[in-house]
Amino acid sequence: MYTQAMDLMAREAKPKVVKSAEDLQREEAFEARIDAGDFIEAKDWMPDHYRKTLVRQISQHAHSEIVGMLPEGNWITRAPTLKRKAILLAKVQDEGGHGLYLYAAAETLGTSRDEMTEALLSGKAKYSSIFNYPTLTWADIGVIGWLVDGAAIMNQVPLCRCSYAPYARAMIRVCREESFHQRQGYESLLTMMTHGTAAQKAMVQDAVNRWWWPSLMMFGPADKDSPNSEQSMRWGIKRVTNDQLRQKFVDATIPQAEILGVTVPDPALKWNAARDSYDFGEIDWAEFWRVVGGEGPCNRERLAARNKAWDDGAWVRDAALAHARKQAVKQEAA
Ligand code: BYC
Repeated sequence: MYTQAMDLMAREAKPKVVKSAEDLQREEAFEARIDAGDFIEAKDWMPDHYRKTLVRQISQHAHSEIVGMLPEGNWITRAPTLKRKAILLAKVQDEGGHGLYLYAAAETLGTSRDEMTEALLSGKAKYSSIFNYPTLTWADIGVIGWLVDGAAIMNQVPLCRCSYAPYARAMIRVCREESFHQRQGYESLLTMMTHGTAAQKAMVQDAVNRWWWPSLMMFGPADKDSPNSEQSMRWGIKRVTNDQLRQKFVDATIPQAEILGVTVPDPALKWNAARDSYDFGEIDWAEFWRVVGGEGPCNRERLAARNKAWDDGAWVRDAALAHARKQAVKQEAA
């Protein structure tokens, strides 16, 4: 089956690991540092599971950035004005840059770029479900900026305080750029909603209808169904839970929707004065897991595009290696 994540190995019974007294001591010291709010650097001792969790999350995040370039890249040649085209080009380039910072952060944990690339291209690795939906109209580009980047910022600002320092440092720059991405999307939608024709306004509403629920899915499964959250919260990798972030996102976004003059496709959405928050409807988790499992509308297309880019780039890698070899020979001779 063609799937993003067949992680059956993890579910198999693992052999019991016996820890030495020295390891137990190191683990205790590590936990004490985490409890004290210390940041962990690449050269510091860390438990295996902490390292693996970080490699998993950071590499998935990097893949999401790289795959995230595809739905938007689809509109670069069709942007309606030169200004919009320049903004979109800059944004898509930023996403590529984010992928690179994140791959570099993951490499500090001892994994190689080649391993991560192989996992993405073979379909073994996960990346965010959101990028498996198609961008059908120009309004989708504005809505991605507003909702998808908005959700990304909500999720990523707490990661600037992640206990693993190289990831936290990368996230500071990523978040600054995401903030521009979110604002350009909102501004583009505001322009369409205030100066656009009735057809353009309808196009924005249609895009919101299609992207709303997938955006809420970006935060991951409900806390009760999130196998990684508890440990990641305890280690300060995640600082806020999936459900808490999703709620914050809804609360921040609905007033923006009202200013735009669009509605979200959720009949259950209702202000709850007692909670000082919006109540909202149930996410279609069956759809979420289908998309995560490789059966979303564009999963195959996205992986095929990444594989094609890798194959098409073979001559660049070959040329760079040949150049490096030549330089090494020259240096040796000098
Ligand atoms: N899509 O135990 P859980 C961007 C997986 S980039 C696919 O809650 P965790 C942008 C999860 O990996 C957006 N899979 O996991 C880029 C886990 O599977 P494994 C990406 C998902 O890690 C370009 C399983 O479900 N952002 O915004 O504690 C242009 C159980 O979940 C999803 C990041 O990567 C999903 N939506 O929490 C524009 C941020 N959700 O690994 C925008 C960093 C969950 O056990 N990552 N899964 O097989 C995180 O904050 C966390 O990893 C998550 C999930 C909140 C995503």
